[in-house]
Amino acid sequence: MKLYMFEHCSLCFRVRMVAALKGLHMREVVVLDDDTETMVDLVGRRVIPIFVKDDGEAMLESMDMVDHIDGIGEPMLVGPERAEVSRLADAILSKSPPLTMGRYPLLNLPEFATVAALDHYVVRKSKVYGDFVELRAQTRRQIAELLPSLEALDEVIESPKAINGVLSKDDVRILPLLRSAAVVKELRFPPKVRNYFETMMAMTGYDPLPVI
Ligand SMILES: N[C@@H](CCC(=O)N[C@@H](CS)C(=O)NCC(=O)O)C(=O)O
Repeated sequence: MKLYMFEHCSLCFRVRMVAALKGLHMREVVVLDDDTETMVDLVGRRVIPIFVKDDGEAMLESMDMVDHIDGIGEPMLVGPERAEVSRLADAILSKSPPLTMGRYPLLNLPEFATVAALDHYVVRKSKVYGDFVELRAQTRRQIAELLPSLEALDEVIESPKAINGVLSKDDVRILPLLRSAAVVKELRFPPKVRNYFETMMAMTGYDPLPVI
């Protein structure tokens, strides 16, 4: 199994966390942000994550990758799923990018290991989110807009080891989004969210992303 990924990519972390929690070895290949050629050679277009199965078949949907990995041996994601958690994941996802996109290029991540790759990212994301310095200058407002969703999440966490008490796809929806949001130094997670985030990250064995 091989995953073509960016370190900052939350969809990639869905796949990585499930392989890690299941104790399965998956080769991780970090693609430079400007290396569109590698993606096109693999699947005909620019997209991340790309998962390549042992038989060479490529998969393009992160939740399909999660299902595939969870289906190896005894399934692990057997807990209930809640529509409320899914809604909160959508809410967090809608408020986080202005906080995270302008910070990723400051974290020395491997997908930005060359200046060309770094600038490729900054140019393409600035077209969507605007100037990164101006974006980061709005941090206080952006945090105020995100916090209500994190406070609502705090209310629904049943266990620090599984959002619904038993590991489920809701954990796959939520943990990668918290990993991304946690790059924001000024952002304080509510207590149960913080405990859940730290406990789950320790379970995966991955360090959180750097903070700035
Ligand atoms: N439905 C796909 C979506 C994949 C996706 O949208 N990936 C984005 C975010 S990493 C992407 O490839 N963007 C192009 C880029 O980063 O250049 C999944 O869940 O895996």
